[in-house]
Amino acid sequence: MAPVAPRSGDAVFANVERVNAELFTLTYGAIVRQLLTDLEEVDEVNKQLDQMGYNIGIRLIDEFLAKSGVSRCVDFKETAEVIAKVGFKMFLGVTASVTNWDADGTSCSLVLEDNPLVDFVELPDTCQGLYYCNILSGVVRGALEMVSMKTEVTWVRDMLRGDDAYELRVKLLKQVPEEYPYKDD
Ligand code: MYR
Repeated sequence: MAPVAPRSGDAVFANVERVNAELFTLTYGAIVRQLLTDLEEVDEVNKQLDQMGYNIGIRLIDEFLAKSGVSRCVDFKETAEVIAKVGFKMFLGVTASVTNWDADGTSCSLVLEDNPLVDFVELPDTCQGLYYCNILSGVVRGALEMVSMKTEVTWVRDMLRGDDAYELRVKLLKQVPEEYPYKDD
């Protein structure tokens, strides 16, 4: 019998990461399925997913700031880039593009070509109004609120609804400096 070649530490680690990501994706799917069973109304499920995401976002920002080493952004444009390139990478394993800025620099889109949350997902016809990834809009809204930015975050495109990408519209509504957690010293 041929000897089994030992796998390098990197290969084992990559495999563990892949399994973790799949487990996360499947667990999220199970949560959405349970909410659909419990709440029956798709609109209620959308709200609940957004609220769950918000609750995660207001906690996750501490871990993000501690691990990323990101400091205060000069403006909302920089913040959007940080979310897309650092935040999404850290928590979702993919990056997003920042596009479609409005004239005053307070609204933009985060476009995901690749979205690990939807691996293995196919929505039945009964779920037409579902924003399956609504947890993400809540996470972004919650995280930004903790760094003084009140935002409105909505889905503009969704591949599960037949669009060609996932597009989150992020609109800065107002800045609330007193909620900012950093100390300037
Ligand atoms: C600043 O204070 O100006 C920096 C603010 C950076 C905010 C970054 C928020 C990260 C949100 C991560 C979302 C992950 C979604 C999967």
